[in-house]
Amino acid sequence: MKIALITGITGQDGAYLAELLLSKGYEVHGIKRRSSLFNTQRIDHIYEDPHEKNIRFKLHYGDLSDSTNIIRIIQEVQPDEIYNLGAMSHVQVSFEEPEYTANVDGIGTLRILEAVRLLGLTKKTKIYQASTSELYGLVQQVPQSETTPFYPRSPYAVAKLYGYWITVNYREAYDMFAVNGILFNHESPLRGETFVTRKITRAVARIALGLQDKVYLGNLDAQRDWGHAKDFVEAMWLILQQEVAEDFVIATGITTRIRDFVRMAFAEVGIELEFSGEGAAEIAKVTKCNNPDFQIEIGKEVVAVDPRYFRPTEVELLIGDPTKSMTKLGWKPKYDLKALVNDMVTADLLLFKKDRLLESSGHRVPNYYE
Ligand code: NDP
Ligand code: GDR
Repeated sequence: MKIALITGITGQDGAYLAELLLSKGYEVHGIKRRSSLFNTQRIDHIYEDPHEKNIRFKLHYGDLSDSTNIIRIIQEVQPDEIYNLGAMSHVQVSFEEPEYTANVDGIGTLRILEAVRLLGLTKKTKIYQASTSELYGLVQQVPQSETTPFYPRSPYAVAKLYGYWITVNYREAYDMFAVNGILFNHESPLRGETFVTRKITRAVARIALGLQDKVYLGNLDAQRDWGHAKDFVEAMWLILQQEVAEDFVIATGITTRIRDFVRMAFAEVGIELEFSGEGAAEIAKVTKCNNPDFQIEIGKEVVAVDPRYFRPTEVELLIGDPTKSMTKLGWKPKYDLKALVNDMVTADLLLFKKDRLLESSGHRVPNYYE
């Protein structure tokens, strides 16, 4: 039985990857952070009681900022594969927490690599580093491939740049199987609530159900190459199954503006929008509602721009070239953008119908506007 260790197992990708590896017969270990509240909602369905015998899913307390902890866990687990997914992953927040982000996303990667080296596991343990399309930053050329130069545009991306290069360096210096997956944006119903897609699909569900009036967004002109996280974790696994250690871009090759994602998400509940105004004055109003289940007034303003969501430096255009991963890994996404949006909106409608029920029976339902 292969043994995998996942950092960031409580996050979106960690949850889908853990599920995938369990289905492939792996013993899966994950590192979770101590939190004052339970933080395992995304993996509760695969949790196994540690008091039982022969369990294949085990969690360890830990943090990427603590090298002694990382060394101890790797020594104990003796993994065949490490997936380093743990990170402060929010680009805008990284402008507010730059040093922490550098420590966890940059030096955290070094801590994993160095632990494997110090423990003499360089021939046994393969390492996957969660690199990102944010490395490309300021547009140099599109579509972006494995050979496109990097120009990071946030403390997050700069920290990830260190993670990328230290992974390449350990591969070359110590002949380790250490590789980067340069993944473009990938989303799902498990996506963190403050990333733009999930913020939009939650708002669509809440607005349709009468729980929220409008959603405030930032730059509606940015373009992203969005895929489904379920497809993307499959690529992570494939990257580690190769004979040769190489870096791969994982993307769909199709880019879409934030504004069009908004339109598509509202269309999923039968609401049509018209956008007007420019920059910080842009808004969207309802022009049609084709769904009798949702009572929404025609002309209602449901989207507005709030400059607080503008970033000091922005990444305007991402569009990946997945040729190498499609040919060498045989990877092909199953979800297109329409199916992704449908999956997310359907899940959020279900989630917030529960809130509406609570509200109608007198319980206070919090507003989630962020
Ligand atoms: P999430 O934000 O959903 O998950 C991040 C995970 O990292 C969580 O489990 C979080 O724990 C954990 N974490 C945060 N800080 C630390 C720390 N100091 N020590 C240990 N663990 C920590 O991210 P995603 O699942 O979306 O992304 C996974 C990885 O892939 C990240 O590294 C991200 O930067 C990268 N990436 C993501 C892309 C995407 O579009 N999703 C695209 C390209 C790269 P907790 O639950 O306690 O907060
Ligand atoms: P990103 O994702 O920065 O690409 O990083 P995010 O969804 O946060 O932003 C995408 C684009 O949408 C614009 N935007 C907004 N973003 C947020 N969060 N909130 C808003 O209200 C809003 N309005 C417009 C942003 O300006 C941006 O242009 C994600 C993360 O998962 C990273 O960890 C990962 O490395 C990259 O994707 C690839």
